[in-house]
Amino acid sequence: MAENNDMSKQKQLDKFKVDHNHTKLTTAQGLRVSHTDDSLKAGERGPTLMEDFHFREKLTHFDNERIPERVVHARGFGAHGYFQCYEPMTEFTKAKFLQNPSVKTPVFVRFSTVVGSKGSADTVRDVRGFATKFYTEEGNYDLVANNMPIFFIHDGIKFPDVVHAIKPEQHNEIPQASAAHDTFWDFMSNTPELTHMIMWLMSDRAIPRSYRMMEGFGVNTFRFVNSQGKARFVKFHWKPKLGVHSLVWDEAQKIAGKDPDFNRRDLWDAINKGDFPEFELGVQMIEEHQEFDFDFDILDATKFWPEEQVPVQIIGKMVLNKNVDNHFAETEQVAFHPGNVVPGIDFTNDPLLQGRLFSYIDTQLMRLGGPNFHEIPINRPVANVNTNMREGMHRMTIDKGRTSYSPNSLQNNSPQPAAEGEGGYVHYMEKVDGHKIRQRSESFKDFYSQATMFWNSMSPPERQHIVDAFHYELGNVLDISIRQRVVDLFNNVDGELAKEIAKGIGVNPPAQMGGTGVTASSPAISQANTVKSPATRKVAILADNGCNYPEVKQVVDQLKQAGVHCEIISKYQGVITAACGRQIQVNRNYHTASSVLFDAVYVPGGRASVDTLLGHGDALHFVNEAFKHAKAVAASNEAVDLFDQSEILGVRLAPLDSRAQVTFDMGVVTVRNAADLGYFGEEFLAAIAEHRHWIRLAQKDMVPA
Ligand code: HDE
Repeated sequence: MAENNDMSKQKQLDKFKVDHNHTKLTTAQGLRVSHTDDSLKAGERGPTLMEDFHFREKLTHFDNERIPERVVHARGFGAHGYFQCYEPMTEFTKAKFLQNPSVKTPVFVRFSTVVGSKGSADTVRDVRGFATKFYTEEGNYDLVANNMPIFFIHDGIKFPDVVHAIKPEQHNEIPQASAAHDTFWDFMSNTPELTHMIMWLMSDRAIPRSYRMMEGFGVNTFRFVNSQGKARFVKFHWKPKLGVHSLVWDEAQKIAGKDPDFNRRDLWDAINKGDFPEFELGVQMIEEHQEFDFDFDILDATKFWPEEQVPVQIIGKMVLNKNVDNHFAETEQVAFHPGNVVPGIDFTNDPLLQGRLFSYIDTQLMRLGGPNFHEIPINRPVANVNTNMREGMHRMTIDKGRTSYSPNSLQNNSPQPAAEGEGGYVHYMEKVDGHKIRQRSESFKDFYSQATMFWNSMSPPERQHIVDAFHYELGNVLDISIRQRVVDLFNNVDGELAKEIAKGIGVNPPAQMGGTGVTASSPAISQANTVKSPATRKVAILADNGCNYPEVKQVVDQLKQAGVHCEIISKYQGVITAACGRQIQVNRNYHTASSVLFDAVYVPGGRASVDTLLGHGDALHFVNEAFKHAKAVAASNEAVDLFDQSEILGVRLAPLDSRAQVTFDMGVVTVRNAADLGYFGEEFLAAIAEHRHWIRLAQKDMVPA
């Protein structure tokens, strides 16, 4: 094969693409169609005739257009890109795509929610999938990851139970895409191994602001193997260049109604605008002889390896730079499998991983209609494929020759097995010796220590969000005994936490304060310590006729410079006329815009504009809601009057008689009597970069938005 590069996969896909622009309509047989709006009838008002092949074909295809949705991760969104390693990883793995920094390996990524159906909302509380297919010169390598580093259960055999419990209930198929119901918490309260994962699920990680602002974790423990056969345990991480950021729950629920496609639209728009999402690949490695050096079992998927104990080594970068041409053909038909590995990457005895190795191909056989789904364009490797597998549903390849078996002498015993030196995959020769036994390892049975560590690692607002999430989830559980069991279970993690949970859901606090006594924390998992940048954030500018054009222009230009996107929001779409007579294009009206769809809000001055906005409840609500959700809000000159009239209370605003003095308090940026807004813009950018201003804790809770 010619050298692999970032375009190899696109070139392959191009061969399958058809552009129907400027073409004539045909049947699937290539016959031109003269009329498609009426069926062939015996008389204008007569019965439709059986011989209408166009009618039959059109309806038959339509009738069969659906395939089964994924049993989990049904709702997803994909994009193309490339991966490049930073330096040769030869010491640790022989995987070719990790050897040469000048090679760009094409990738396809699919982000997903887990529980909801294909048509459910994006911003539900859930784990997010983050699956990457690397089209390497040695065949496809799939890193099928989630946005949380651990999982609900230890063993693949429990997966149907946990999924049955969390999916809509059996009798009435309610609720959609939510864990907030009796069967899930019933199962949970009887299955303590879930405890740690529930901490993550109740945390802000479960409502990401953007797929571009999530980490990815391979969760399971894999092996790196180098060309000398030396192996190390490895865990994979994706780190977003933009940091890890989340929505707040009230906002997430509102978005689910205002724009159920919020996360997929965000990714689609970002790539179209050239804001290509970037993620760095990191690995944690543990030497084979250190397997038992930790106070958790490194093969237990309900535990993470704290970065402070096992540092994450950053080894490369992925850039997503192309949207799909067709969602069904690419995103729906893509099939990932953690068993798709290349030489240099191997498995471990992690029982969850072993379960996964069975499940993916099994489910895909049904979903994608038989054993040839690897031939669907998005699934094809860029490496050459030579197998003895023939026939089966939807076989595309026309394999030449008489033989389809090995060994053979009629065709030079081809295709021939490749020796290790020729790139043949050889499994790591781990010595395994044990009794057949259906039993959980004792070393997996500490359910609570890392859950406490997680709780210890959270900042105060993160902790509050976790408690609020418990109140929401368990508040929706009708059976009081389940609520009580959950409180009692979480008393094992932290007594204070259990007490706080109990307070909101009408059950008894634990009789005795419990906890593990673990005092350690892992600062790396708190989102308070993440990367902060204003780049790619969205700002709503509320304005009406009579606004101050130079102010709008100066601020917009400054924000644009920092990679921020602005939209003008007004009562009516079309144009507004600024005080100086300039016309400004309105991007959205109050019906199509909402503060929850933006990262920050700016109100420019101009007496007439501000007076009009003061009469618009929608404008005030916009500002109040953004403030409640702890977002950056800014007003210049006359617009500070609007903040005065809003629910922004207990925050310092620029005083009436101040001259061009920028006031920054709790992410609220204001200035009065200023002609030059340069410094104001800088402060606003800093406030946007902060993502949320939790310091407003008491003030935001007062807002009735
Ligand atoms: Fe999956 N998982 N999973 N999973 N998973 C599927 O495969 C399964 C697990 C993950 O965008 C299914 O093709 C079992 C962990 C992602 O197409 C299915 C177990 C992690 C995706 C399946 C797990 C994942 C899937 C459903 C426990 C994070 C979406 C459709 C033993 C590391 C891939 C399909 C896409 C999809 C089984 C646990 C990630 C049923 C049995 C842990 C990102 O095969």
